[in-house]
Amino acid sequence: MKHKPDAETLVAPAAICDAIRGGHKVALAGHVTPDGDCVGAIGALWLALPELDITPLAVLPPETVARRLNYLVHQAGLQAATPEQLRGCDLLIAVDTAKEPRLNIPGGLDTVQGIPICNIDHHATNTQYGKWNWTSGERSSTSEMIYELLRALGCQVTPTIATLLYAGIHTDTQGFSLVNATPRSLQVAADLSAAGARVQEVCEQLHRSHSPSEFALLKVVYGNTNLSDDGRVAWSSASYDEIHDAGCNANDIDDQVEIPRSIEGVNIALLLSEGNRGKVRVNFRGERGLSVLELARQFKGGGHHASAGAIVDGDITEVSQRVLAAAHAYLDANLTESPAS
Ligand SMILES: [Mn+2]
Repeated sequence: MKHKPDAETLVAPAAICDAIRGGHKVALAGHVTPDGDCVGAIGALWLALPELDITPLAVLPPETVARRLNYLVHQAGLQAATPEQLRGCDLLIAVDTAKEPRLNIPGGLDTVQGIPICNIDHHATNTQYGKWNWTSGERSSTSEMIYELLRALGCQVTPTIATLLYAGIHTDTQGFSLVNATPRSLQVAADLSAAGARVQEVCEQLHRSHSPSEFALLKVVYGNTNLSDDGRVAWSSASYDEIHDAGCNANDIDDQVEIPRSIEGVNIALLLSEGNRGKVRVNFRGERGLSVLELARQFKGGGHHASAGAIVDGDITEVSQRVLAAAHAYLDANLTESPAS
């Protein structure tokens, strides 16, 4: 049996609630290359905080949001704040962001210099960069934590807020199919469904609404998928030209690593993508209990045990060779059982 979190960590800490209640103009920021959890958490706070007489400002530069996540942006009615507006904030709530430099702030971190940060996140590698920190590697998603936060703050969870938070949990658990689909995350999802979350609509908008260009990119990733001779490592890649020839850009790389991951028996799945020239993003996934966090850290990355990432400078072919060699060495060092049985 896995260890259980302390009862203490099961509710939003009072210090976090007090910090938020003390804010007047509060900026809401997530990480670069925003995902459904990040946008869902920002959207829910954006809708809930006015009830506490707080004016929220969403820090979500539209050019950084993947096309399919616009559904969540529209649900929340999010309007991105300008750098000038941000300078007047008295609190910044950072969600789903493990390290301060990964915050998705227009004009960079200097824009929010001096504004105290309330850091709410579920990444195991969170660096506790806030004045207040509520981090829990036990949580499926930041959206799960925001649900508990809203309840602790006494905010109403409207059907739209429930929809946004459900989308966040659904995204980070890959539709409740991963190790983080805990009894608690399923319970929170059930609560959100009861509160009016539009479950079927979320799934359709996020998973069954590929544009022709997104579908063209999926074909590239399928076509480039390889399996190592021993069957333990599956990987794929998408070069800068392949991504852009498909009509996509860096924002459209999201969970395509699920394609190599879907092969039977693999222990490590990798996706190498070059959304921006010379910058190779590597998504690492560990299967059947194998943590890939230390492997990602070898490339100055981070994330979760089963799901991590890194950005590596260099040519995609050369980076692929280095990452694959490291993955095999890592498996030799960490895997004692035989591969697929
Ligand atoms: Mn997340």
